[in-house]
Amino acid sequence: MNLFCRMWSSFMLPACIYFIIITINGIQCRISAGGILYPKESESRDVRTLDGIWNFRLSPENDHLTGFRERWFQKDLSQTGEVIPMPVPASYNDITQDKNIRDHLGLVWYDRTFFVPEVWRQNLVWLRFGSVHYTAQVWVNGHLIMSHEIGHLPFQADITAVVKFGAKNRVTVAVDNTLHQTSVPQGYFTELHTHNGTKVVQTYTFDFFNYAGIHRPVHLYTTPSVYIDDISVHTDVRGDTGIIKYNVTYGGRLRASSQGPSCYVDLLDRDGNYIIRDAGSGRLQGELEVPVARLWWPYLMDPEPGYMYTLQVTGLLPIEQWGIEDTYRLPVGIRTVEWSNSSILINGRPIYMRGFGQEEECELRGKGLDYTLIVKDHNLIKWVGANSYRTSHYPYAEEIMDFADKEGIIIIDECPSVDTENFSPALLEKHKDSLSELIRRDKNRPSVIFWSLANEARTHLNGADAYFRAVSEHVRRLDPKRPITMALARGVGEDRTGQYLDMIGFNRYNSWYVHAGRTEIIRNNVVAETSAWHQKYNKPIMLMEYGADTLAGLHLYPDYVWSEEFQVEMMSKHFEAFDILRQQGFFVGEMIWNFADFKTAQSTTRVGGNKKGIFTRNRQPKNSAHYLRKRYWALAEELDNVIPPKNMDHYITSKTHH
Ligand code: GCB
Repeated sequence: MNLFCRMWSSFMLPACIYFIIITINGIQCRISAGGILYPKESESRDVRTLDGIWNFRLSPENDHLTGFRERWFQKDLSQTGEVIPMPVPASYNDITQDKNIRDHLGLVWYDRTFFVPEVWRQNLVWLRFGSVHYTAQVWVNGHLIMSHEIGHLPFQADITAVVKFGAKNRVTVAVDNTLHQTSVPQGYFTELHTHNGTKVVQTYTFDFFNYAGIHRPVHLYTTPSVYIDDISVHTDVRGDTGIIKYNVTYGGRLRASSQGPSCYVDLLDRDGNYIIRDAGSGRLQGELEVPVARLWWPYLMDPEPGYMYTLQVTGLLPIEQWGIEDTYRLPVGIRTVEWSNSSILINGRPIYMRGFGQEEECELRGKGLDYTLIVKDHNLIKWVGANSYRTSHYPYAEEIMDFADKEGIIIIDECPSVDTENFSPALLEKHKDSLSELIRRDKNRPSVIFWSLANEARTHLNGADAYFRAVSEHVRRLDPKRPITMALARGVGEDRTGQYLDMIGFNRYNSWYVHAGRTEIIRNNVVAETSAWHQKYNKPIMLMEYGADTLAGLHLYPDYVWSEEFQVEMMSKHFEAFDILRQQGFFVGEMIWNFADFKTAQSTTRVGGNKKGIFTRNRQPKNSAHYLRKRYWALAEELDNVIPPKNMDHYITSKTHH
């Protein structure tokens, strides 16, 4: 599919949201390019979900543009041919018994109908998608209202002009999962010669299944016609006073003569008590001082981690003009982040990250949001005594991030760039866009301590230097207050990009991809390489990935690759190395690959997917999970002064059990 998008932005009024007008296949549409606040109910806003069972059909494999030519978006999808039921949110790949759906390349179509209540007439009506992978075009009642490229990130549009009251509305979505050299992440194509002729299939180098579909919740929501478009906060601490700097922007059509909107802000504590009232005397920017502030702390660094206040922003719109108010409540954690060439500090205390690389996926639903999974995963993270994870290799759902904020989990927030190569200006722009959208979405989250620019980019190649300098400058412009990192994988000597980072993360599979089975190399290699990274760049260093595929239930002793015994032995040798490195003062974290087993593209090196999880894909512990739990709690005891749970060891004799 060729989307030829011409973009320009037009500012409606200073301090107002701006819109991007895009022309797709000759049709103009307007999408919001302002804030992307999560839809929340309030006195002035209503929210409805469009999640549920949608109609679904594939484009014919040999003619992807049929749906556009035949204008499928102008009628019910069921009138265009056979449709099947498809859950939203979910990836469509594993829902049916049909291999053609699992492995489909190109366009698929979804639609559903909905009604809106009469009382919404006074408002703007918005349609918001939490994430659609990879490219989406959305029509409401046959009008193209938005398009978005890059999965894992939300997008929305004001659909007031096309929504019908007192009649059925229809939303149609065309989703294209095709990845190419200038998509983020990149993908490639291979031609297969089959008995039915030549077939083009997608290939990719990243190691997770290219799940596609409407992955996250779809919301309809309302705002007043002039509304709070975005809120940005930055926090600081002076003595025992917490500082919250806020900046509010408006969207909507204000009359030029207007004296402009204003707002007041209240701050509420975790229990809903007012701490500060009517601050800021109407200004859209201001600074709140919170006496004896409760700080946001990571899990196990404080008896009450993840403490969040609520910033209640009420927009006041000039009474002679509209006489309306808009209220939005934003959770805020007060904390500081600082970094040096050897450490990362939260609230002035150095942190040591003990955590995971993760994947956002599970059986059946693929990358579809699943509240059960979110709660289970965070229970497991806390059970193990971990304090951090990396959203490898793309932004995770806002609902997951909300949980990390509240539980006090340190997040390395990664954009969807994986194995980046073939550097080009077009790719660079896309890569920067993915980070702009990520930062726009997650900038207020206390759990987000780092921005990760990419995973395992080919940082030894010509062009990598200029490319990542540009990417890192872009991120620093957008957010100078958080450190930047990246998961590097090339050798220390050949890397050209570490200079642009504040913390070096590297991925290395000693005794797996490097000398399989040879656990005796681990300690030396890990210590030597980590020290070399520090020597080259003089930055804090962490091991972002190490691990071994492990088939749950396979036992081989002495330890042998793929067995549970091997995974534990491999970890044990890494732990020895980490403890040597911890003495050297610049080693700031260890993250095992992976939290749980996950699905990948088909390959001879993957048995039903990647099996490096310490939990199985349905979240049952391998032996390694119990072992990791002992280490992470021992680290918590040593570094955070907490008492580990009592149920770590089983009874043996009265002498060993206390
Ligand atoms: C890596 C990648 C990760 C893979 C892992 C592996 O370096 O970052 O996406 O899954 O190795 O298991 O090969």
